[in-house]
Amino acid sequence: MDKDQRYVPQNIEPKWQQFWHENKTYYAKRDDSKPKFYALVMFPYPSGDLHMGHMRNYTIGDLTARYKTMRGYNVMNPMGWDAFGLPAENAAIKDGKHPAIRTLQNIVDMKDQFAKMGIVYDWDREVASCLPDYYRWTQWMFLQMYRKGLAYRKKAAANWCPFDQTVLANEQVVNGRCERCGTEVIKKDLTQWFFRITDYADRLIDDLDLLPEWPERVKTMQKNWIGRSYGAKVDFPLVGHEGEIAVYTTRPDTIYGATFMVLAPEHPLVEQITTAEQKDLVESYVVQARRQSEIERLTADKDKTGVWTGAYARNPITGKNIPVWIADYVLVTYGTGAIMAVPGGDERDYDFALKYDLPIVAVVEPDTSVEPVESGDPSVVPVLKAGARVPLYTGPGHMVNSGPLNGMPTTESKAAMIKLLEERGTGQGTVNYRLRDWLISRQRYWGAPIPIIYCPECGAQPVPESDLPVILPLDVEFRPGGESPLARVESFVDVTCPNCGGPAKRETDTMDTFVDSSWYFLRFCDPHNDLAPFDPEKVNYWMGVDQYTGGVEHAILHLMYARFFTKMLADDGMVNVQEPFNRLFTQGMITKDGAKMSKSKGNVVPVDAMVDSQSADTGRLFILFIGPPDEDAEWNDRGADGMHRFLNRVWRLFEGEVTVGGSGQDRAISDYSASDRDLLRRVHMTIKKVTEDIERFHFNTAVSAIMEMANAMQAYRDAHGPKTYAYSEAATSLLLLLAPMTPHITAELWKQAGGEGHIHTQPWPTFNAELAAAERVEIAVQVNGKVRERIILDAEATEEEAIAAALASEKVAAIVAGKEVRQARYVPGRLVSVVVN
Ligand code: ANZ
Ligand code: ZN
Repeated sequence: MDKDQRYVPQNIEPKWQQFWHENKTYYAKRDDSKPKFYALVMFPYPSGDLHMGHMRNYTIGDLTARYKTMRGYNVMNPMGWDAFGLPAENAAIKDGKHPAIRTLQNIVDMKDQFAKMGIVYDWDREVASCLPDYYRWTQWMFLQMYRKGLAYRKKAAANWCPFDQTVLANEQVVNGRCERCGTEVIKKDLTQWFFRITDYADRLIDDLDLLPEWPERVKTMQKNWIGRSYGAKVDFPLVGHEGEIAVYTTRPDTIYGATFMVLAPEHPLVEQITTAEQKDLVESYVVQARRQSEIERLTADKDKTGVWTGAYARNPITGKNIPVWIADYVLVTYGTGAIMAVPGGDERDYDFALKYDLPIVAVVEPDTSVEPVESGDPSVVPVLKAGARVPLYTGPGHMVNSGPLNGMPTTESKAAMIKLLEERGTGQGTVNYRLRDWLISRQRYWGAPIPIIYCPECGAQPVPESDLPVILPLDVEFRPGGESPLARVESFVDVTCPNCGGPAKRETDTMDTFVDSSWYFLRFCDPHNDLAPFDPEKVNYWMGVDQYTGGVEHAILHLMYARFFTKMLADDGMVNVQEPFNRLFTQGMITKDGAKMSKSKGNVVPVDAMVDSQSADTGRLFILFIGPPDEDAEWNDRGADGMHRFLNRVWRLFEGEVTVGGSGQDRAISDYSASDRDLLRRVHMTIKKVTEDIERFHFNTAVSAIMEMANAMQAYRDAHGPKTYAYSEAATSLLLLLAPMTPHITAELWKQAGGEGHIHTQPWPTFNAELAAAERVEIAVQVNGKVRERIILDAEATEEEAIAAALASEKVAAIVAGKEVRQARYVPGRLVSVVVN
């Protein structure tokens, strides 16, 4: 076959893209003769523009799919669109272009850009969450939640973004601001739909243990988010009022040190117990506290503020009356919204007591007596802050000033106090979670309508399954107004009650888009099913996802919600896995000029620019080479130039009579010359390293190893030319190793060099330990000038290794025993000489 003289990617890349497209090379079918492999990259929001920063996870995903195919797996590698959501709607408000039109256009553009980068998917499985054949089943999922009592409605103070005019989940509030637009979030009381994810809190924590191939960091983030803690609920009777204040504490054992109580400013008891004298102060404090965000209120070093209500409660263990305060560091949404304050053992309580001159009692002492220091870590040493007579100590030790607990180690005191409280009927041991139920209502247009109908006679009624989908009307004025734009569409709102047939109204809120993305990986297994969201048999063949790749920004929300859905469906026997994603990889960001690549900052390298100026393969290889893929990395054009030069060198390695595809398996090692063996040793070492590196996702070191191998090939070629068996084997391996990384150039060279079939359907090269083994040589060992032994060593052994091996041999060890080794030398490849006295 004639070979092209020069590497001209613009001639070869479109051709191979066409080939993969027409041959459906990566379209998956069930095949029981092979193990299955489900490769998945988080499906994107169709924003329209793809740049090289985005390409990191798609390149990794594409490499994974191509590599696993070569490894003999039956691979499914689907793609779709997380297509509902605010950006399209906000853009529509600005320029009037309908979100549906914008979204579908963006999808077309992005598919085009994937193709241009040689990123291949099984497009027969494509889904878009904004289309009725998908959101019909999202609505079906809602009905399952409803049927199981996991979807419910309640009035709640919601996070409200005044700019986006919508409710946000806690997870979407970052530092008190809207995650999307950065506007400060306020609280607003609304009736909203929730999913009872808290019912699954324990399983969501405990089943993290089923995920050894998830990054520890992500598992820790999920654990902290769910925030399970063990403690007690304790009742403090009110003095002069009916009832009691319930507190949640993780340290009931410190109750002897509880010298005051603090309620959240929003706590329902505040109004009831505040005395007339304190009323004005309390009311104005409540108003200012409500204005602050949760994050601001929790900031540890924030100056503590609060007001006394004028009321007292009785410490149920000491019997003493203690004052009840309100303060913004206590949150109404956590525990019971009230605490027993133990200033000797809790830093916030300590600072508060110092500021308002409340009594402090030490209840825990370290086991070995240590002097308090002025500042330091109170969990290690007692700290005596300015103005205090009693130190703060939060560490382990034994109980003091605590009646029957005195002297007891803190490892036992918690259980002992819970027992005492339970015996007296004034408290009980309990588990508490930070996790709240998932607020899914959005007062916005571009989402899946919640399938509920409100009937004045029958109340809230689920839309019958047979009436799904509840179609999102297209002819809508989407200007926001605090209620869903759907509320203004009469033809949508007015319906008949599915129960009594009377006039009724539809729910007009839409679902949080995280609902859409909580089950898409299941739909990919059976994307065209119009009788059910999926056939469990198909799902059970492909699930769980063997490799899930995406951004660490989804470490909490998306992954937790998807795990929750999977468990809910597993409970119904719809899926047979408890966890959706067996192995997770979260890639780092690509920055340029020190900032995350983004269109608004003007620091992007667009896909088109990359492909047109150099090549898709160059861009892919540089993205893989740029650094450890789990870390952030800075793009630089010179690095990309270097990769482009490398691909040119690879091209030139195939000049002249180079053939590929023959395997050297029928040849004996003795058929090769010494320099052949040097080359093949390097090749097989590289096969081993690249295989291991790809399995571990260390792509950058895999690329370096391939580059070194190419250098060795060049040196061999300069000396011996390309027409030997050894060179042909090296050339074959080089293309196969590069095939998942730079698919176009390798497919082309494979064909030009007479390779059989298509490179991406060839088996992955196998490592030959015999060829990889270093040359072995026989070495004489002299002791005091006399040859005593012969040992076999690696030809590349160092002096240290050679001497150690010589001294360890049985004969030499016997001679040397009890004597002092005065000198030892190694003459490489020949001799170890030892001098003893
Ligand atoms: C007494 C005590 C003594 C506490 C002590 C701690 C140390 P985690 O571990 O995060 O669950 N707390 C309870 N409800 C609160 C609320 N709504 N707002 C602010 N703080 C609240 O934290 C539980 C601890 O946080 C509880 O245990 C309580 O203070 C405080 F030496 O009670 B502790
Ligand atoms: Zn009715």
